[in-house]
Amino acid sequence: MEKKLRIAIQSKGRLSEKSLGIIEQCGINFGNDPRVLKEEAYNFPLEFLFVRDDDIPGYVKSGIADIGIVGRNEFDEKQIALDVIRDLGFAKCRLSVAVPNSFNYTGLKDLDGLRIATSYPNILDGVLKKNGVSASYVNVSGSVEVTPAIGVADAICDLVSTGTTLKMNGLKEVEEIYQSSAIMVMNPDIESERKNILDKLLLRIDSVIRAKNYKYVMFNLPEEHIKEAAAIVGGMKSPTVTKLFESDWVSVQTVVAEDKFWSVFDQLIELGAEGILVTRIEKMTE
Ligand code: PRT
Ligand code: ZN
Repeated sequence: MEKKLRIAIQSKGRLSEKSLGIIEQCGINFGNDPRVLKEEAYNFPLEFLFVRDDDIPGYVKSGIADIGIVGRNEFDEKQIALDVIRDLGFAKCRLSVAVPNSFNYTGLKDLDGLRIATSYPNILDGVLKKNGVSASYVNVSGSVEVTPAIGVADAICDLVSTGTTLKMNGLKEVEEIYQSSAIMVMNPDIESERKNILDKLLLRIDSVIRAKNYKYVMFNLPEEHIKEAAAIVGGMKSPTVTKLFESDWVSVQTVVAEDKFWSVFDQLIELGAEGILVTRIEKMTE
């Protein structure tokens, strides 16, 4: 029987949709019934295992799954030896220390001797030890932010994305100690047949990730400015330039990195570019 690559994905939560989204964008189709534990792709040798995110590093380590998608926070906290093979860039958040608004915080040393509630004692302990701070940890798996109000802890260390939860609970974020996003982990002892399938999958994933980081840009420009425009846009190689019919204008097509896009846009406008058209790229090889 043909071997399949087995991937562990969070069944329900902040990682689920985007994890499956990336696989879907790789052209892999599957049924998506949240009640089932296992699912097989129709058109790629891939088998899904839908589980709680906390269990993903363990399942990959024990070989129940070959790879998994999990928050870097969860992976580092569990301290299970796996290979981190991709940073997928979504589910970005930070792990921060927060204290009640009335707390006069001046630095990490203020935490010395305090009780800190967290679901991430290992990551926190690493940071505090490095800074010569010793605190006691109150291990909680949820609703960390209510612990100071009910007198269980003096401070908390929890994941933050918008900061709304902290504000709603009368807490202020005073120290960012760690940054996280979704990563793909692999069992270092993955079978070679399954590793071959993984390599094919990674080729697709990389082209999806690369495409997300770029925009396809087209614009019209007076021909005399083409050298300056080429210097601004950079692009993969050089931009494609097409002469417009009966004019001294050209049409330019190129690829621009997402994070540079607005600065490129402003400079092109200054150069006299018109009709700037920007589109999403679905897939992109190197
Ligand atoms: O049931 P299961 O165990 O699978 O899920 P879970 O409840 O443990 O995890 P889930 O789905 O909440 O989060 C999964 C992963 O998403 C985490 O491990 C992080 O890697 C990532 N992630 C990204 C976050 C957040 N952003 C986030 N904001 N995980 C949790 N939060 C929580 C945080 O704990 C706090 O309660 O959201 C609240 C803060 O949000 P803001 O926007 O108010 O700051
Ligand atoms: Zn969890």
